Amino acid sequence: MAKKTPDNSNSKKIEDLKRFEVETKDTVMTTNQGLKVNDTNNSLKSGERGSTLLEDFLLREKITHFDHERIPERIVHARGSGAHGYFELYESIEQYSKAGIFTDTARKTPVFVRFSTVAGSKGSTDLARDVRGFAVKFYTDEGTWDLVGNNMPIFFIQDAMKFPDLVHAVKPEPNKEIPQAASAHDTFYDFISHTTETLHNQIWVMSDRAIPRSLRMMEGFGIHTFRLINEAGESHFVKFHWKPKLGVHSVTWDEAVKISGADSDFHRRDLWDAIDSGHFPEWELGVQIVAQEDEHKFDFDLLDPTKLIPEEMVPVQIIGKMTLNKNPENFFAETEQVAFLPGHIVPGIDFTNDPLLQGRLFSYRDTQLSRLGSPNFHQIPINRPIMPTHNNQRDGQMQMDIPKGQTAYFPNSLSGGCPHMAKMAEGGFTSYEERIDARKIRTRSESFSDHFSQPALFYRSLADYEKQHVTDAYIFELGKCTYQHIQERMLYVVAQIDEDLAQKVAKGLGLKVPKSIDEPLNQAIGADADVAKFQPPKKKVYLEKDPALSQSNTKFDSIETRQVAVLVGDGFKMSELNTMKAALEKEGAMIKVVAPHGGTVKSDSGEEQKVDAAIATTESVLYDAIYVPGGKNSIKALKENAKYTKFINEALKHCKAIAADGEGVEFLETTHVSEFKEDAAICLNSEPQKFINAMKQHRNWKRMPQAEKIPV
Ligand code: HDE
Repeated sequence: MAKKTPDNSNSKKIEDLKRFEVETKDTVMTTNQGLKVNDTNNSLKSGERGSTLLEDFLLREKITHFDHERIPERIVHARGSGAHGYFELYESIEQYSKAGIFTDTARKTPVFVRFSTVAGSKGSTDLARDVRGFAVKFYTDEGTWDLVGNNMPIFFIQDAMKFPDLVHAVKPEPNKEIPQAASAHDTFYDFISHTTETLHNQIWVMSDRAIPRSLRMMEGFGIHTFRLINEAGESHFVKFHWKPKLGVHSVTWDEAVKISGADSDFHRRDLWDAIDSGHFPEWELGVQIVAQEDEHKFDFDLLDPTKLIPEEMVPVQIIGKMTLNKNPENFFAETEQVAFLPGHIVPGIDFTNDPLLQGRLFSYRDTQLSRLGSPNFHQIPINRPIMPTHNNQRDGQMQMDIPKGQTAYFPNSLSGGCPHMAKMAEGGFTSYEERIDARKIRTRSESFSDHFSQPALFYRSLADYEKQHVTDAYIFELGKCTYQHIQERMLYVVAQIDEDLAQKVAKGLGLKVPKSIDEPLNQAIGADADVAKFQPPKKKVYLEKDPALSQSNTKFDSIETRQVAVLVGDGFKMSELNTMKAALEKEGAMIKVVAPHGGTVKSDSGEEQKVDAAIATTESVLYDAIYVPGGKNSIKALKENAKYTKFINEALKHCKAIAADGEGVEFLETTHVSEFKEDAAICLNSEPQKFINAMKQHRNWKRMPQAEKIPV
């Protein structure tokens, strides 16, 4: 498969960033004042063995800068990975939006994307069971638009007021700072079980969506209902969706746990390597459009961020594509310093009254002030719009611009009234004029009170193997809780979603699903509120299934960038490897030679083959599939090291495709593969195409019930 080379579609932003790049190649070391440094290894002392002198400005500059080189990590989404790319529109949607990026098909809009986990610290594992952030900064010709979404289409809570409670509950417990990057603990489930609006997002977190195979293989969602505004000033409601070209795929929990040990940078590395090798990740942008007059035609409230609009009810229209084609030059300068704000919108896009979105419009600017330290954070290169900016905001820490002139106010006559305001015809922004006739009131809309119907729809829509994963995840997560009353309360609320699921989880926990609970179900209400009014009603079935919710209905048509471990020792059959390699690489898969040692291995015909990983340095969970070519001596070497057997048994347990030729087949006979010879993804002495087809399926989940019994 031909690797792509970067085109210059995102050049507007990349060129802008280049102005700030600093090259160290062929340069002499200087201080920050440009003084050439002669010795950066020794401090200035009073004598060879004497004390260091206060005079040593070189030492002080170096150490002081070092002392201050960390900035506070993000309160949430601290762990992240970013990349540059561009967005292109397939077809104008001017009937809905006047935004340039939604009307101009000739444009390629530069983007910077940051993916993240939510709960863990900056250095935590990529494979935590968690929601993933999916934040996209569009550098448009009309200003920057940030679509700050997640990889799940709904959120835990309905009102921004509850966000600190949610985050405090999931973060490590404050007395012991345990556990890191994990929701499986008492405080989280204490909160969840008393706040039933969380259950929809929570069941998504129990599903495979929370442990993606790759950041490149997950969907993204804007979550909130936004508005699109057309030239005539008319509004349509919209939900944004990102659909990955490679389909939506996940690892198993057993793999996630092991990957966290074997390579806790697994997702970051995968994204970097894919872009670095010219396999540019792509997502299509889809919109679900709802006419203004249809606002109230659903069984749920469009302003409630714990609800999705099933694709069965409102189809997703694909309108464009995003391609990520460049890695950052510097992690800190770009990925760490990028600041996303849901409040960054452009004419043609507007907000709704979703109370979660409304709170976010405050939080993100506020948090940048402490994280990046100054209201001038928009001047950091990665955050600068590609459009020139002019206003009367002045000064502040780290001011990088030099505003000219005598005036910094409006109106003025001394600067000819400039910067003047933009007329609507010149692209000036105005907010959508929504009619409001209301009482000022601190409450929750009753239309937000259905907490069980959509988690139940999600669970019903899953394939059997996915349901099994959800069950196992609940057993794991609740099994880690130490208070029985929290476990039992959770069982009771899960039973409101699905009785059968709750019974299975209860069995795993060795508990019974309670028939009733003493306290009200939903306690996320005010002290003087009418408690009964805020209790969630029994679940409704307004749609039996939404196929789009199950990963079993995703794309299975590509093996691009899939990692195949080839297990060989000296004496392997080169002809077999070459045949398989050629077939796999043609489809874009990546071959990794795993040998008993590093360096090179010799084939049966005496050729040297570069080793990608010595078996001691790698693990089965880091690959998508395994191939074992023949060769008597090669197989003898594999048999001598028990880790190869474990390697294969683990891949088998994780339902991966495994292929072997010649003596390789004999080796597999000595592993648990011997019990799975009829399996569709076990390819013994077969054509490479069979192996490719099996890999396209991602996993052979049909194997799961039997494979679970493999003791690795
Ligand atoms: Fe965020 N969120 N969030 N969030 N969020 C932050 O902003 C917040 C919510 C999301 O890669 C913070 O710059 C509140 C929903 C992403 O830099 C902070 C509420 C969605 C990222 C913040 C929410 C998100 C953040 C922390 C409830 C999906 C990472 C650092 C009202 C639609 C962006 C920062 C990046 C980051 C607040 C809920 C997505 C504290 C108050 C819903 C992807 O401002």
